Amino acid sequence: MTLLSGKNALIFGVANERSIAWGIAKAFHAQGATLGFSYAGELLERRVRPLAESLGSTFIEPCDVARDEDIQQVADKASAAFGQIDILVHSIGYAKAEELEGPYYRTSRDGFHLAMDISVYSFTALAGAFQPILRPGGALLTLTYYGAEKVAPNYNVMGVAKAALEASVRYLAYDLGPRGVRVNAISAGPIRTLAASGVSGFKDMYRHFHRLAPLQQNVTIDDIGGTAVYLCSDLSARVTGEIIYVDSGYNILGFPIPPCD
Ligand code: NAD
Ligand code: 0WE
Repeated sequence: MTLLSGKNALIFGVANERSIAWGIAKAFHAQGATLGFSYAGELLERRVRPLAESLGSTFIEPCDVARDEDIQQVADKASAAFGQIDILVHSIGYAKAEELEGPYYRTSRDGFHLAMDISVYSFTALAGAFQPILRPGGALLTLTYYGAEKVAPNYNVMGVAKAALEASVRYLAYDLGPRGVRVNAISAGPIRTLAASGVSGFKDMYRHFHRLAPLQQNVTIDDIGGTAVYLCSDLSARVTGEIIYVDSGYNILGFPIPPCD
């Protein structure tokens, strides 16, 4: 017996083998889950399909979360393929690159809407579309970052979006609680993924992180996978609406300077 045997898990947000969603998929597979994948667009299929197939998955469907019809279509296909779903992982975030530098007050109306649509509303939209096929005892999981709570220079509109995402976790946990579905988020420390590459603000932060965090180590996608297994398995029954930190302890610091020894 493994922790997720007999459970169907749908994973949104694999772009490549460095994606946090991929770390979660590997950990779920190791615990016996049956996996389905969704990817953002045609360009990514070439990357995602072989990864998904390497974990024995045959459900691999496109879904641009900016489009209601795409979301409804994966929900319908998941219903036909799996019947019911036990786990849904949302590992998606996006803002225009130009919004992730300079002062936050330069955020454009358009850039604000786009970041909120892709990074926040999509989780709520998925929860709504999948609600009819979520099995009682099931779990929804999303990924957030400490910039939701405290200022992370240049994270800007994404910080505001993550704050709204964390609030969404609590409202969804309230809504779905009576149906026996739990909703939680993992707040991950900085990891070098596609979404983090080419962002200058990220590089500076990443360089210092492992010296400042209590555990003195960078966070890996496999670390996130471990906590995701806990949050999506019956080990965390009665845990809902929570933001769980997987950040080498960084968030507990009031004054991040390197420890003395
Ligand atoms: P990633 O680039 O591997 O994953 C981001 C995913 O979002 C990609 O698969 C991309 O295709 C998808 N996406 C973007 N727009 C989409 C759309 N319109 N429709 C469907 N999918 C779309 O990077 P990642 O770091 O693994 O990011 C995953 C999540 O983790 C994000 O929510 C991110 O904010 C969060 N996070 C990342 C870090 C980090 O340091 N990398 C830290 C904390 C939280
Ligand atoms: O959530 C994230 C990544 C968010 C992200 C990154 C990009 C880069 C490329 C969203 N959209 C885009 N759009 C692009 O065009 N993280 C937690 C990682 C991250 O990103 C930062 C960080 C950290 C940490 C950006 C600036 C400062 C710190």
